[in-house]
Amino acid sequence: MKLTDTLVQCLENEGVEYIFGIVGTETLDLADSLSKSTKIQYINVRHEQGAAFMADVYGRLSKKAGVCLSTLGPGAANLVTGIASAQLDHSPLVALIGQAGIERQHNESHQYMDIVKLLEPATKWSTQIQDPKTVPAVIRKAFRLALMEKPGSVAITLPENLAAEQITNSPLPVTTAPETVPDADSLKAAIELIQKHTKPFILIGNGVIRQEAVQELLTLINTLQSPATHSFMAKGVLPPEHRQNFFTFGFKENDAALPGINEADFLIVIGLDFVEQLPNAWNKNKLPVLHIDTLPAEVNEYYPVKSELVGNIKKTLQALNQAELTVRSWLPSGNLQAQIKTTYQIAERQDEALSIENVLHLIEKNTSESTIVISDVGAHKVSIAKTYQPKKPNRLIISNGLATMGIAIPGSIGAKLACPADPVICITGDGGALMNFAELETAKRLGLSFTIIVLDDSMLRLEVKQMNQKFGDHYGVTFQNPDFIQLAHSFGVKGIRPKTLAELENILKEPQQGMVLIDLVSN
Ligand SMILES: Cc1ncc(C[n+]2csc(CCOP(=O)(O)OP(=O)(O)O)c2C)c(N)n1
Ligand SMILES: [Mg+2]
Repeated sequence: MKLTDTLVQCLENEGVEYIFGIVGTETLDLADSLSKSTKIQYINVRHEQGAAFMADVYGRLSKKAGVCLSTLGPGAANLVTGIASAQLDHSPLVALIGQAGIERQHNESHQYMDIVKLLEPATKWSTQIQDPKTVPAVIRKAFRLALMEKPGSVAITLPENLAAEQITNSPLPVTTAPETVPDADSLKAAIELIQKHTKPFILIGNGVIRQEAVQELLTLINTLQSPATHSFMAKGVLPPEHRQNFFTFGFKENDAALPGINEADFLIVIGLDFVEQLPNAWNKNKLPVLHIDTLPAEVNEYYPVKSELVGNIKKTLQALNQAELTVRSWLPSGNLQAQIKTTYQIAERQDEALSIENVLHLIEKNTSESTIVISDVGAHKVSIAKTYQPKKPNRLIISNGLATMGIAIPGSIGAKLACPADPVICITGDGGALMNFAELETAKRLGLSFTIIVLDDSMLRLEVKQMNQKFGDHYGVTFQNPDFIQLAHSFGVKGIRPKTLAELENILKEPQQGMVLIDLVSN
């Protein structure tokens, strides 16, 4: 059988449903093999970066690895940002990349650059197929690695001269990596540590969502009755009305939860990825830490680990919940919870302005538990991280590792394909929107339905704010926008420019049918 036919069999064997990509001369055999697959839908996108973002968000929501495809050189280079985004946010992703034939890789050679090296810092594993017989093993290893804790990106390059080689190998059986649990001694030490302290603060990260440990986390918090705060990417783990919910942390000096953390005598840190925010920002007092995660703690001066529970987070918390833990109830001074609600504008809206905070309240009010909101990166992401309260975990997708602009529109396509029944709302700045706006055509062609809210402020607002703060003025951060309504229309997408919150509310109340772009003009 032709190598690429076997490769596609291996992808089917891994349960791949979609591949997002753009083909080139070096991937023609792969495209030919994909055309014969009845299980995999190949989706031709408009920019490889979009393909990788689609795979990233699909991976986060489906628990399967998202797959993207490109050709050598320029195609691979265009994939890099999305591959890095998945790697830093621990989303499972496998990239399949064409490459120049091995016979010309030693030369200065058309469109050739060393993709394995290019992608090494952006992946868990970057490899080139050298021997056709290894295809089943390489694909199996790629998916196993991408999905294993902590999940991330894997890149496989396939030299053109090998693509049509005949091989007889078959896909390898799919096995998942075993889930480990902490040993009895570690558990005993952790319990003693908890009992020794009177004022723990619980810090929660995305690992709790990834490992489906939210119920177990709630049981632990309800037992200890200690205050808890979560990272941007762990939003939705606690109901907003929960007594111990001190909302989102990770805003550095603007962190409203920080005074509370500073009053604690001990931190219980669960499934938190440092990539979101280093402990230097939230543990200035170097409080002792109980580290609960799938991997051992990183070394950091501001993360003085006294005990580590390493293993599957759900099972670890189940084991902790079986111990005789006693109440560790305390509250930070100054009615901090109410203060955070005011600072982050979590409470009801104050006025009728079309501000991002008021828009977020409307979304919260008018959407279901299953609605997925995808944020792009900019000033609006900070507002979303502060204000927006998703009703369930994994219903707010934020790029917070690489924090890359341009993820939201293609990411919404990945979300819609992973969760076809769930409404999807994409919130993007005008800067980020135009980076990958072409994927509107992909969404339209696929017949998807989701809403895109563009914050049309003709500026890179986050940078404007930061420059004004630092220098009293700004430079090189404003632009002129196209007419987003006409632009949407040209893609066959409905565009609306609401003037009031009431108008916006009416749009949000409508069931999603087809693509809608909402242009929110401000200055
Ligand atoms: C790909 C990429 N380029 C640059 C940045 C740096 N950056 C972060 S936020 C931002 C401004 C985003 O502007 P816009 O999309 O209009 O959103 P706004 O801040 O106006 O809400 C920039 C340039 C980034 N995070 N990602
Ligand atoms: Mg903007």
